[in-house]
Amino acid sequence: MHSRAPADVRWHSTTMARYGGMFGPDVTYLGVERCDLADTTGLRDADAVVLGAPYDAGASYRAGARFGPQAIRTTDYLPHDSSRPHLALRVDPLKDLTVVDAGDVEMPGVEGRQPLDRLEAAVRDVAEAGAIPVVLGGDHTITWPDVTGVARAVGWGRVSVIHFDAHADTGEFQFGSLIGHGLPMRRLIESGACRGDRFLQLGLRGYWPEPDVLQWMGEQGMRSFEMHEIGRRGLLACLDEAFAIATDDCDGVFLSVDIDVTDPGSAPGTGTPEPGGFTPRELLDTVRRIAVELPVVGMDVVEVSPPYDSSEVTAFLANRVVLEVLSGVAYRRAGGTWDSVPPTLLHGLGSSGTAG
Ligand SMILES: [Mn+2]
Repeated sequence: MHSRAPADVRWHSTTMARYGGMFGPDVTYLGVERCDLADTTGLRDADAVVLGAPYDAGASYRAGARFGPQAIRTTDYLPHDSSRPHLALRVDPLKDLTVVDAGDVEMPGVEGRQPLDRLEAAVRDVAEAGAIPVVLGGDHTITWPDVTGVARAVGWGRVSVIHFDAHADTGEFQFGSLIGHGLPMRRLIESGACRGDRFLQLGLRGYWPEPDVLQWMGEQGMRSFEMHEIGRRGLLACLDEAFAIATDDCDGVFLSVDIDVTDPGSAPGTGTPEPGGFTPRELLDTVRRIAVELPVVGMDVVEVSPPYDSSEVTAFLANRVVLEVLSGVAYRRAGGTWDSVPPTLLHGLGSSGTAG
């Protein structure tokens, strides 16, 4: 037997996505229109395509992220009417953009690489159509196929990554395997899908990884902002530095948000909680600014584990992370900049003495 070349994974990706959830009800993200990945015309008309990645076979500790996609799609107190007017930016991301939902990619955890290859093919289809894949995880293993699929479409090594996480996810092996939620960033840099020196991490803390892994990260030229540095220099200074690196000789930015970057007091429903993280407001403000200021070509939100959630707060936050990014994209496409965001809620709207 000869081994197969891994250059193109489509050879065994026969079934990929289907409408609705792999485990849950047949619904779309906040009621947006459905999308069939086989409908290339529909894909080309879309600005962003939601994909569910109900996969938690890569979890090293608590599982349950397979239920993340449906929780992120549905956890909101407003009607699922495909409209969300953003107060600060005055855009409606679900109306101003064409956002559609292609359902979940079926990702059986017993099949080794196959579920990841299916996801990669789906993400690639979306990115090749010129739309932004918005992938709802799932554990963080999925960022390996997510960024790989985008890089195949946008350019190999041409996409920078901004990665929010308590953990570096740059391990070499996890329980002896090359697949796991502690490893995807290493796999991406090893393959050349993205450059180590265009890989930005924010929010790291705690007691992992080991020194030899940090050594490897340093050798790749990664820039990892540990919470100590963010606290000491301030988040905004760190963001300015990260943005400059992310836009230097790259064609797009992939945004990967591990919800555990947030302090577990505000996001308890996750697989590997690490105290001492971002506040929800810091996370939402930051991803909104990224989408306004940088050319986002793909995103994922991962590690939401509803069985461990409390009052659905983690799912609410993840739902908002998606909305903030889409709102920022809509604002940017309308010509907005971070400095042009209205300073107050009703700025320019009332009868303040000038005719209008
Ligand atoms: Mn992670």
